[in-house]
Amino acid sequence: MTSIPVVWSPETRRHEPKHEVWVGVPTEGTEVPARVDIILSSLADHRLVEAERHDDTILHRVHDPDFLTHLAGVYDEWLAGPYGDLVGQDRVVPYFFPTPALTQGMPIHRAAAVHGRAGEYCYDTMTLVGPGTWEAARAAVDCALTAVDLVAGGEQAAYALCRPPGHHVTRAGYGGSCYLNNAAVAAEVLRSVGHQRVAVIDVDAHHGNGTQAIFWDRADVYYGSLHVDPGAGWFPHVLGYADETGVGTGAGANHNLPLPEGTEDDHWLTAVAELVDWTGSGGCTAIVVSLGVDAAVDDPESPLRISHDGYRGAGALIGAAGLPVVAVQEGGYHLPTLGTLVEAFLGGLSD
Ligand code: SP5
Ligand code: ZN
Repeated sequence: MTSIPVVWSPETRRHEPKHEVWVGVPTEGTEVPARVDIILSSLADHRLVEAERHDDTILHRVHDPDFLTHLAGVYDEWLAGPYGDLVGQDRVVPYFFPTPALTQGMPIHRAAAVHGRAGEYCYDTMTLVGPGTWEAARAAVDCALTAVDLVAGGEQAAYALCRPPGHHVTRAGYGGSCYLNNAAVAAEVLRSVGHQRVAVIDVDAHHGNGTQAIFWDRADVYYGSLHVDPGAGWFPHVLGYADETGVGTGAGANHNLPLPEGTEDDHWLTAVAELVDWTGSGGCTAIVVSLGVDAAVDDPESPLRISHDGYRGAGALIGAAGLPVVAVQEGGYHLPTLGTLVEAFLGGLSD
């Protein structure tokens, strides 16, 4: 078994979400810095590579420049406001969302108050911005970019220990514990190093609505996802259905496989195999894996019931395609098994 290089950055520990405000209640954060060290310790047999700083060229191709400016600066603006002293809130938490329900297509002014602007690029209340959030998210992008460098340099596969995760981030909107779309960045840079068509295969328990949105009208990046059925009540609620297949030149380049609650290895692996076949017959020459391990049986955030052998099997199916693979960490919240699940997937991939 060859070992897969593991790209990481100490900066990714700097994001401490503290809370997720869910249905109005501040609950304990699930996407915690300890995830980094737990995964690292399970991958001790692999070669560790520290992420190299990359410029913003690819990031600006994936995300809206105004969105990036907002995310990079909003914590300092919040800190300069009275929120800490007034209500004891030291994280950026939106309470007001200028959605079409409010604007009805009318032109709107930029909110003067930071708390009026916090929801401008954010679509939920679970994704708090604190000190170090931007730095960690930006370092996660560097992890993804460095992993692509390794693959472009001849490695068959590389793993990016991205944290915070990214697949819920659209071109100009963050949410779902994600701030910058690491997988989309990886796909975009694989395109720029000569792959005419790139596949993103998303095995996170949740639908990667952000990645789907970014490549919705494009045929040069295929997006395929298996996830717990949003129709059964799960995040991201309004996206992730099987009838979402892309538009324009991207028509047919999006493939969702929503799965019932309680889905186990057999059915899940059949779905993984279907996505691998789909991207292969579409002519993709490189694969980005959005590697969420929250589909695992013990994970508190999803009702899927995938085992370590399931994740190993998914790695094997994707590896058998024989294409260069960049695996990017997404979700996975059961701390006792998080690391060994990633290890199992990478083991299957390299066999
Ligand atoms: C990347 C990723 O896996 N994001 C997950 C986003 C879905 N989160 C939904 C959270 C629903 C409420 N969970 C309660 C958590 C209590 N702390
Ligand atoms: Zn997830």
